[in-house]
Amino acid sequence: MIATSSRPVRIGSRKSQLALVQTEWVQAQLQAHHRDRAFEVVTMTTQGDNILDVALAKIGDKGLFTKELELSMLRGETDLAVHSLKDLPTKLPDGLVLGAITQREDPADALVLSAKWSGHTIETLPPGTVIGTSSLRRLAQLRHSYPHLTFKDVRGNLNTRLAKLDAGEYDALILAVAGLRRLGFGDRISQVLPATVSLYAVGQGALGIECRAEDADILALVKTLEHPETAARCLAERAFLRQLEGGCQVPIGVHTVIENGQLTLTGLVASLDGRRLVKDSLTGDPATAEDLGMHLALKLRKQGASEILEEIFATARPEGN
Ligand code: DPM
Repeated sequence: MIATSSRPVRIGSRKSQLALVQTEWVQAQLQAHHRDRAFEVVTMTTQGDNILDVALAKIGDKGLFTKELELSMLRGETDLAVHSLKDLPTKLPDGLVLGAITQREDPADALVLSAKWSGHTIETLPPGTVIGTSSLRRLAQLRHSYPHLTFKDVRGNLNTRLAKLDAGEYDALILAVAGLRRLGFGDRISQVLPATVSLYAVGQGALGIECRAEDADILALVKTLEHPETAARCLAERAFLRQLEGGCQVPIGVHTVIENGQLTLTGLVASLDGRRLVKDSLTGDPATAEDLGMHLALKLRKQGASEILEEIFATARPEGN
């Protein structure tokens, strides 16, 4: 073993409880793999943390939760950043790369019911039941299958949202299984929503580690945390989203599996009212995951996804996006 006197590796993180749990997990993994190095966490506040009262879809700006972390790396103040992969834009700033994608938690969405609806599922909730979500993806898919339910925006971190549910502001919330489990709220999950009800967000449940493209030392360190199967799935999902994206949040969902060495990607684009929904799948070699994602996006465009997206971008623009 080579003795090294190199300075500590600085890991950038948001300050939220979920971000810190995720970053500390990455820090522990890195430490276990590289005993001769020191790793320290540097926390910072992002734009998204400061705007907690506005619906995410209305802010629409990409990189809301990642920009400050990226600038800090570009200035050389930190060496890597840990993100929920689904919050990381599909196009990274010049000079930065996705160094590793870690093993995924269950990527599915979860239904969290208030106590008074205990025993119910999304299928059995009566008309007018108030569901809290700010995700256009969740909204469009649930409106499609359950038009009798009522949807209401909810922002804030996980604890705040659960407190609002418990205070009676909502009958139920839709949240990512991964975030709930990581914060120890797994027992609040009433139902894990199957793919037939909700396709998950691109990258949901995985962590993305971003670093400087030229920093061979850090790149080699973080690569030890890469989970190849998760990486292939998420690269296909991100290529799919990159091909479709315009510049604001859109109702796009995915589902991926690797079976018998083959990667199957299912993708969906829905209108905001949930009335129109274009969905299809493609199977291919995980080694060409990004091609698969791009081809599926083009396939959906031919089936009507382009019209749906144009409509969404046209309505989003007057709001400043
Ligand atoms: C993004 C969305 C949401 C987050 C949109 C979406 C949920 C917004 C909301 C891009 N980022 O999913 O369609 O419900 O108001 C976020 C969560 C996690 C990462 C929380 C959640 C934890 C799960 C993970 C917020 N980002 O989705 O419940 O690691 O994937």
